[in-house]
Amino acid sequence: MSETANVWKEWTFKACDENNWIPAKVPGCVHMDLYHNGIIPNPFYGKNESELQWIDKKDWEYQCFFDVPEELKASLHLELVFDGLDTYADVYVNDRHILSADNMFRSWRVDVKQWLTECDNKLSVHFRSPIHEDLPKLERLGYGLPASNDQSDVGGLVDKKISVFARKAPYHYGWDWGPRFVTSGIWREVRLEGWTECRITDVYIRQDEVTPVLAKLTAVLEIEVTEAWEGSLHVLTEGLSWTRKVNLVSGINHVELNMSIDQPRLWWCRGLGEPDLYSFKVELIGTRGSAAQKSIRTGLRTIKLVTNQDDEGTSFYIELNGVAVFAKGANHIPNDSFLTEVTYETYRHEIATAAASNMNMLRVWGGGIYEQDMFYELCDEYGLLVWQDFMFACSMYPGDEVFLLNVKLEAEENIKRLRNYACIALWCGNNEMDTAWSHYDEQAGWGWKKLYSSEQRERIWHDYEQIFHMILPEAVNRWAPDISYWPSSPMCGLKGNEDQHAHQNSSSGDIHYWGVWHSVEPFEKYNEHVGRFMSEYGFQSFPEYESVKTYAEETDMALESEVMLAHQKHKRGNQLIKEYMDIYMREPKDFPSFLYMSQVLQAEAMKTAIEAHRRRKPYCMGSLYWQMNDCWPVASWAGMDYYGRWKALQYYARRSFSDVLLSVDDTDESRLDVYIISDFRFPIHGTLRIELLNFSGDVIWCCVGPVEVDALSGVKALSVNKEELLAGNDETSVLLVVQLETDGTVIGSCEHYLVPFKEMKLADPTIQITEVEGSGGTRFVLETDTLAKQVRLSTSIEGIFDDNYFDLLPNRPKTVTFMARSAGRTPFDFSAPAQLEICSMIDCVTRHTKDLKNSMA
Ligand code: BMA
Repeated sequence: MSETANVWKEWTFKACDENNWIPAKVPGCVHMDLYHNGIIPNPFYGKNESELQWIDKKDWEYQCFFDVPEELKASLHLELVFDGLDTYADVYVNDRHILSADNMFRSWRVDVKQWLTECDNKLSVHFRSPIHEDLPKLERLGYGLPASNDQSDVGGLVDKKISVFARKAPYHYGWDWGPRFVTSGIWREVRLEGWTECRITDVYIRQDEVTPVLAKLTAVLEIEVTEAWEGSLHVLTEGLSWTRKVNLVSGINHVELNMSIDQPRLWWCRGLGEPDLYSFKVELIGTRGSAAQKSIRTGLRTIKLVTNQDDEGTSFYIELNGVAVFAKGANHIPNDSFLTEVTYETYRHEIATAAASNMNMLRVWGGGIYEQDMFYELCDEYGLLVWQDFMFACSMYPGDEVFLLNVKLEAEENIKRLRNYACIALWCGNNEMDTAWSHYDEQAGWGWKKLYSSEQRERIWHDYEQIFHMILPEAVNRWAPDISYWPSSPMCGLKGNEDQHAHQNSSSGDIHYWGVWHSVEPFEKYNEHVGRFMSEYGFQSFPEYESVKTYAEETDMALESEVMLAHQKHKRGNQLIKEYMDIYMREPKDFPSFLYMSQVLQAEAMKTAIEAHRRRKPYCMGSLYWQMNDCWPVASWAGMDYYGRWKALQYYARRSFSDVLLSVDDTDESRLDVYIISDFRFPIHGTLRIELLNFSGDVIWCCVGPVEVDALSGVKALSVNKEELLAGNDETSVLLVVQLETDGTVIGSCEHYLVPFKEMKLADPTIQITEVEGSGGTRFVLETDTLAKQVRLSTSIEGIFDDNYFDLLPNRPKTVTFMARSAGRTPFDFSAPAQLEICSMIDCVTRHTKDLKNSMA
């Protein structure tokens, strides 16, 4: 039987060139240990990032003492196991060197039994500076490799971009939303494992065939035994069991056991069904009883990427249990610059937020980490599919033998670690490297190729192909054969010619469309650039005032202040927000109003994009905006800030991703097209009501009729001529309200305006808030006398509302519910009372007339 134990007494650490040992936390990292000991200030505050760049230039040492615990003393083998070392580490037990590590994404284990005594063993881990380790590699190569987001200048390295040489989270070296903190540390669990006779080292429940009628599965096991061993293998789940005799030889054995489950409960992503999970217990029983056991949990489903040739190009969608899924979601980045600061609750809040925002997919983007197990456990539980990148992004990487072998082992280990999670939908080689290099198209790409001689180019591309067209697909095919592999996001397809590379009008593969934002194209362009799967597009905003206050003082509260610029990692970011705001919004009256308006601006941009993508279903089958979350408090593309606070975008996304979407296409000069998009697996027979209202709430025009929408499809339900619709009414003070009802219940609704916000003739609303009796201060009815745009509710308690940043219409009371963020059993607590504060757009714009009545409740 194998036993594990966490035996460590107090950990301490120090810089190698110093003498004082200081308390440390393991798992952890140097930066956080320095901070918690009061040696450095809060790295996220003000301009501190630039002051803390010395840390990565030093070597660091961690040490602790330990006794071999009673329960492990009799074990024949005693292994020291590191689930993760960041990054260049030498490990010593009782001053004997036992291990050298060079990849943050791999785990390490060494049998140390022979070096241990019963008490007071010394474990020390020596981290070499990743900077000093990798600078010579750059020297040896003789030329630099592209690494667009590596902020070497912030790190004092001028243009020496060395991130690509380390198998370490790329975003540690800085990104256009992240600071540069190149950490070192024991970042995952370290433990002592003991075993004697036999142990199960890996369990994979391979899903050979899964239908609602039958699941044919194979338990694929790796078992290690000390000596030849005979016994039986048992697998159990929910009252079912399978067994076989096993004859094992000394060393590693591979054993398979076929199983089948009649009428299995399938795992579905959110919106399509329940994310049902099965727990499997695997046990080896010998003459002396149970010899080893392991439990794993998985969901039964078939999942594949479908890339079929069709009239318009090549499809790109995920098929789950035979159903084509329209993927709705966002790109996930690590939740902190210092990974060990991320708690279970942080992950749960993120995943619960994604599910509450009607998403069904997150992309674990290639510039971060292969996430912690709890991330995938939560995705399994909440029914969120995971598009999983390998950790390579926006750079070209070396291709020497040592590096390639390291990548191969990293891939194998991570695929094996993640392959039982039902949520894994796709493995993708890298982020944006195929398009950035654009090997087959001389004019395309990010200009990288031109910096190299033809010989260097061939070598760089050859190295690329080794990793992304050979090592990684072979690894996926070998270790998780049921999961598809896509070499790079975005890409048209593996063609070996210029048709391979994605562009913003590709009709095959996936697209990252950044014309809006990076190229300052208007929001309306989202309607034109719709591909088969939109895996990235985005627009920045600022976090809310409370979040900004954690890094800036009152005196810093100006767009171009040094502190605000230190928390804007995109060079033109603040300027772009300002430029777009000038186009679409009125002038904000002060800095907090500017923050609010930046959020509304971002949310409106993303609404335009998401709805354009969904209206093009099934041509387009995915919409993942950039980005879900933040790794520090910053201006960024995130919908939820570092503190987990929902920006306007999160509420807008919840509405635009809802399973039944009503959306008005206003791209034609003379027409308005009303669409119903349904992600229901059953047809809808309903009544569609379309009304034209003035801002005082009077109905000017109305049309009601029956509609039918097939399962999982979209229809253009109505097309109206704008001129006829307006019939002479002033377009600056009317709106269209669309509602879909089935059996008297409204299952979808939307508002649509005929002019941009700037031109609307808005009056000052008086908003009344009434607490719903018996709700304990958690539910409120809001009423207004004239249209109130983008009503924002806030409260001093952390939490979310079931709707926010919505338009409140006269004569249409709206009930909202507050849900406090909770560390308890559920992510949200429906019983915490809120003190509401409320404002709407008109309160945030500069007024030229001052005859305001106070509209605040
Ligand atoms: C995409 C991402 C990230 C980046 C974002 C915003 O290219 O893959 O690299 O942060 O755009 O620029």
